[in-house]
Amino acid sequence: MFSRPSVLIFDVDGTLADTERDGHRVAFNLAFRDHGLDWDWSPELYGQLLKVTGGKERIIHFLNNYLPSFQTPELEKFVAQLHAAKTKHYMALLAAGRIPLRAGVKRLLQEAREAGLRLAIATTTTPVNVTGLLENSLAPDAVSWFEVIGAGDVVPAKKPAPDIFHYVLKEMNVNADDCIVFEDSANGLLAAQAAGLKTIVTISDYSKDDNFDGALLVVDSLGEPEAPCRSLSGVPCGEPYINLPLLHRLCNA
Ligand code: XBP
Ligand code: MG
Repeated sequence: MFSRPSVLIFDVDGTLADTERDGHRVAFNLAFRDHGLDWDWSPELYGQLLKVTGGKERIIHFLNNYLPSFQTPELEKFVAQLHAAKTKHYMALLAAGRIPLRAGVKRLLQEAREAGLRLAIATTTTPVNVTGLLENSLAPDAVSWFEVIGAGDVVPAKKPAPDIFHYVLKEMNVNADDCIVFEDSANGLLAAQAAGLKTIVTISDYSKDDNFDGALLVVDSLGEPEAPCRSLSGVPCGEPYINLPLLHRLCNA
């Protein structure tokens, strides 16, 4: 059996689950309403705002580009409070089971665990959002499946900066060559590539038109035996769905 990859690193939003349109976006709008703001992020507008990673950074980007006349004393504190309210609403959506995992995610994670591969997460989202998704949508003990969960403000710069991937590699004490990353967006791919990491992209509804040049493989999902994945990058999968033999071949090609 090949030794590589020995580590699988997963992005969260758009990769483990389609969390954005019916999750984060809804939570942002509920928080705006709670604060008496008439802001309404439509699915279309949110798709534009998603180019900025990080919820707090996204709110500031929205103000600077769509509401430049908006004034409030202590803007940073205001944004932090608004974002904390949004996170509470998002956690409630997770607890209500409203955000299921994408196809193939649970299957591949279980295959990897059974084969003794190490697992990690590298995400821009807030840490509680990760534990909330894992516990509510994967398994009650799923947080323990991941040796390192690199999330949110644990690093100074968010994707497309490579910081979060450097953090995970350092905490895992592993070389990039021993890993494969799973991402859904151009920002995520750029961040992983900048950290020297091979990346498989599973496109999401918001990222389907992104530029994925340099990805090892671009597919519509990780696939399941009864729902094969479709290669979108011209490189044939060679397998009906993303599985360990394929990852070994890709990593040792
Ligand atoms: C996606 C993001 C996050 C989420 C919102 O993260 O950019 O900011 O959209 O979560 P990734 P927060 O694809 O890297 O998982 O509001 O907690 O930032
Ligand atoms: Mg993502």
